[in-house]
Amino acid sequence: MTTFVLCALRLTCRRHSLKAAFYSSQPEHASARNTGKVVNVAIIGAPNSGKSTLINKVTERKICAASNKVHTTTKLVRAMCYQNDTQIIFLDTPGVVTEKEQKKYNLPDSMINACHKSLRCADVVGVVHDVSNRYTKDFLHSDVINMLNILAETPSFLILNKVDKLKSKNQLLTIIRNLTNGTIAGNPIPGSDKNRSNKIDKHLQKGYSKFSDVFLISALNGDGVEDIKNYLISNAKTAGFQYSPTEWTDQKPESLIEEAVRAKFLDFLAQEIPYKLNVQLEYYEDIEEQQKILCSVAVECPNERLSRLIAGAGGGRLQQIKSHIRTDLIDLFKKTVVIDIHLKIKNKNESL
Ligand SMILES: Nc1nc2c(ncn2[C@@H]2O[C@H](COP(=O)(O)OP(=O)(O)O)[C@@H](O)[C@H]2O)c(=O)[nH]1
Ligand SMILES: [Mg+2]
Repeated sequence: MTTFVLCALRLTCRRHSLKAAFYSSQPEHASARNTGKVVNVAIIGAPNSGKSTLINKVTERKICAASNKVHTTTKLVRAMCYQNDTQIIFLDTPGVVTEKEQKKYNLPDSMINACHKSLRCADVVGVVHDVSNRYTKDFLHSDVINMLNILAETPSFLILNKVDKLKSKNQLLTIIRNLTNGTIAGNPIPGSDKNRSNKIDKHLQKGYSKFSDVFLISALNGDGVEDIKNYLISNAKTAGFQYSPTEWTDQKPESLIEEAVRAKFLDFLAQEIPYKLNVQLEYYEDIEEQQKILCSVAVECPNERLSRLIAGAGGGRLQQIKSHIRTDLIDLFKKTVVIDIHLKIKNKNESL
């Protein structure tokens, strides 16, 4: 009962509990010791629910590529942050992907198994759900439920995201009831039918009955994000650090740059066009003494027509995209970034 009262309190207080507490994900502030507390958190959920945005907010770096299109994240990415002696290791996953979608969006094979791989190493699983999507807000994706059922022994929590987009918050309790089958941490939500989750055929269930907590957040503006961080810290266990306090991701800078470029093209271009592009880093240099990164990226287009469309009148659109990419990379590396981005036509020589 105490747990449920706590949950209920959190649900009501969460939106008002943001503090201006200082914390830093910067390695230089982290403890120099190699042991402390560690928590591995897998973040799963439907595409576009805000998984990557949430991780970037907690870690205070744009480590995970995020865009307004589905399937921005194409590989398993770890993003780490530290507070005092606690290391939080996020596993950003590509979301649930069907075979049809894989073909349609030109997604790599590696992406398909990434979700399952991340779940195996997780101490706790966070499910991000977009409450502003009126078509899907009231039920969890069936693949998400399947994954949670496979991992029934791993503690999990539900994150209701994009609360900022809701005009009225009245519907939230109904959404929570649906997504939890009326049960949080083994306790029925007041007003829910106690035996509801037992009565409904397992295949028809809209939610998952074993979430230990529910959070209401806006990953975009940061509302409620601090609560998730504190919750994760309280779930961390004493262990040796898996990554040194100077590391904030397991990705190579080259790959981070390619993903950031890809994400911004997804943001700026319509429909399926950006999925047809191939992003290749051609040059990369980290000039440590100047705190500066120099890089050059080629974006391969399938044909000349598309290349002209992407460049925009007088190359204006490409310049605009480039400027946004630079801003994201500065936020990521916390260094000066000089970047060249040019368009290439696929197989141009061969096709002429
Ligand atoms: N309004 C609003 N938009 C959000 C929020 N969280 C994420 N988004 C947007 O939703 C889109 C998808 O986010 P992303 O993190 O890439 O989703 P992912 O596919 O689950 O990783 C992006 O355009 C984000 O800016 C939120 O809390 N509020
Ligand atoms: Mg993502």
